[in-house]
Amino acid sequence: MSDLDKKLDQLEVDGFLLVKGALSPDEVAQVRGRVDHARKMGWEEGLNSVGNMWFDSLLDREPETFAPLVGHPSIRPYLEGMMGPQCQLRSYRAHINPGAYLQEWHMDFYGYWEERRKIESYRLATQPVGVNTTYYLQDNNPGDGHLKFIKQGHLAEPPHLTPPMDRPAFEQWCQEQEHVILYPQAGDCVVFLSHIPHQGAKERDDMDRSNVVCHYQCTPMHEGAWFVSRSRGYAGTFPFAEAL
Ligand SMILES: O=C(O)CCC(=O)C(=O)O
Repeated sequence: MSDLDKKLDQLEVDGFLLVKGALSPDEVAQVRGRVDHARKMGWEEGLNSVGNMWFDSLLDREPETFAPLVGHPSIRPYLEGMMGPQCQLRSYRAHINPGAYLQEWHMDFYGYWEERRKIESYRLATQPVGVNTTYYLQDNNPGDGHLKFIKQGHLAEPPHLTPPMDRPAFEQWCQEQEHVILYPQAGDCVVFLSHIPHQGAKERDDMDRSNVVCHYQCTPMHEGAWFVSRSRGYAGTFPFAEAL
């Protein structure tokens, strides 16, 4: 079995994979500098109550800095190994944690289990899946900061998600589960299935902490699939899906 196959197996079994040194020190310095610049420019979409400031526009504003992180050569084998040409960038978000930060336990793809149930009703529907690649821009050492996952939290549906979600009960349940704690260093990338519950945190409020997240989804009808007509794209083309 090749090293890559072992890593892909690990990603499937654990729900995440820590890729050490995915970005070079120069790339980290460049990306971190431009994320800090975005904050100085006031380009953030907001700062939430748990201390997470987010930026959704950086890929469009500064593609020369931010586009290389999409399908970055150090991450590409994992994305390609999981999804091949069906790998589609869904969204792109940078974060800065300016002060105290204890993220809420959450899943990026909350609807994974609901969609999984739905496909049973339809003959051609396939299970949607999401993958995060989160690039860390500082050393998160013990005592500084970390990223926690629920151990194998991608394999079974968590309780309390049925809409309307009971957030305090979900949070409490997450806290009571067995966890795996990662301490990603500057340049490391954590590749994980977007439906595994996770929580980032600072252990030291004055730590500089930022990251860039590329969200991918698996889209069977990719742009390279041979079809007689050109695709109309994405927005407004799902007649039976309710927009959130
Ligand atoms: O380390 C963090 O702050 C959490 C990152 C996160 O929520 C994500 O990558 O989706």
